[in-house]
Amino acid sequence: ANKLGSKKERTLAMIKPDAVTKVGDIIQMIYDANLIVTKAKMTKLTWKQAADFYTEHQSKSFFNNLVQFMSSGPVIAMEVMGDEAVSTWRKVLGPTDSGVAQKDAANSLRGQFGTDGTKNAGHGSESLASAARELEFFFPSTTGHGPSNTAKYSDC
Ligand code: RTP
Ligand code: MG
Repeated sequence: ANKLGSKKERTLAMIKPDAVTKVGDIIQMIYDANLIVTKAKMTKLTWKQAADFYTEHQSKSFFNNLVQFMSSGPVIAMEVMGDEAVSTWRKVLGPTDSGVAQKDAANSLRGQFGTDGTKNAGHGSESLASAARELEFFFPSTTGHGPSNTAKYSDC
């Protein structure tokens, strides 16, 4: 924590396939929560990539549905930074189940844009450790990857 007691963190925020058209509203929610987007990427996950991303859930009954949904269309992955970004972003998301979110946290991202327990509009890392893993998943570090990563902004 710094002098003001705040703790700057980065987290992986993702807009799931059911909510990519809400990107404008969602960026506004990020800004209103006093967080900033520092990286962003739109990509369509393969079944295997989605399964790898959610590997912690591989033994769950909902795993196949989840992976099917997450690979059904493009997602928008973002690095989001700010004070306690991990927990702040999860608070913006609201409860996992969109039905619960609609009742208990109507203004949350899932309360507004989620459909059900699986199609719930957004993802957020649950800890600093998972944030590190998930940021690396979407935004791999460029060190040691050879000449293709040496381009500078000024070269473009
Ligand atoms: P996320 O990881 O996506 O941010 O969501 P979360 O922490 O709130 O929830 P988690 O328990 O990690 O579950 C991951 C995702 O799996 C889907 N799910 N479906 N009963 C079900 O049908 C069910 N339970 C979970 C959701 O998409 C959930 O976000
Ligand atoms: Mg989770």
